Amino acid sequence: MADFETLKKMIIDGADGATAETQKLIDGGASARDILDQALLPGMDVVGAEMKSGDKFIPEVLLSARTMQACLDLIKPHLAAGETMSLGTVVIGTVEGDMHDIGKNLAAMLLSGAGFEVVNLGKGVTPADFVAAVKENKAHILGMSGLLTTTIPKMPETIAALKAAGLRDSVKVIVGGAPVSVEWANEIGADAYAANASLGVEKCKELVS
Ligand code: B1M
Repeated sequence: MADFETLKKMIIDGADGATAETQKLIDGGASARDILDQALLPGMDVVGAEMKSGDKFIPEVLLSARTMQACLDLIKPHLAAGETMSLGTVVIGTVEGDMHDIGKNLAAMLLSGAGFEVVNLGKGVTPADFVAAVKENKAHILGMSGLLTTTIPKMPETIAALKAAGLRDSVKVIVGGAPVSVEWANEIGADAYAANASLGVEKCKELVS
């Protein structure tokens, strides 16, 4: 007999059986919305909290995020017509000249697990490509990651490009990455800074609320 609490725990543990448990819930008549609200999202909330408190490390978080994504893929076709799981669309990428993408991918996975639609542009993304993707996807949030002191100046360049394209008022900007700080975020006119991926999720929820 499948139940929400078991699935929630499987998400927290990144357990292999989570998709089978999700399928059992679907077969038993549970709605996609209930599976999402009573098992998947509360499970990821615990993962985020444990990451923040240092009780979970990055490989464990990645496992939970992958498990969550697989379960989301299963329930998506079962959403009621017109119903969406999305809290909003986030376009995310690592800035131009920068090949570091582990932290950015973690942020993207957690955002997706938390219920955002995520458009992951990859690494080495130019300001023009960020702007085009924000426009094309009608993004609510633009997330930029940068790990090199030499490449983070691409962040204010991208914000300037958003302004030039007339998009700055319609999209919130969040920045992250090891050399990035709240002071830097303020200096360049970003809307938020996140020191880690789980804080990134919290900040993005605040930005769309
Ligand atoms: Co590079 N590298 N690297 N590197 N590398 C660093 C960043 C460095 C600090 C190492 C050092 O010197 N101590 C240093 C940068 C110095 C600086 O500018 N301040 C450095 C350098 C110099 C370089 C090269 C220039 C080396 C060379 O070739 N001479 C070169 C640059 C290549 C390029 O990008 N053009 C280079 C190359 C590489 C590899 C390709 C070998 C590899 C990257 C592989 C990959 O990403 N696919 C690599 C790695 C692995 C590192 C270190 C060791 C680890 C980075 C990492 O993945 N951390 C790094 C040293 C270090 O940080 N200890 C280093 C784990 C990851 C989870 O953390 O990305 O910080 P992080 O993400 C965190 C938060 O920052 C935050 O959330 C995550 C945690 O939850 N976060 C966000 C990140 N983005 C976010 C976005 C958000 C929200 C939160 O919202 C949008």
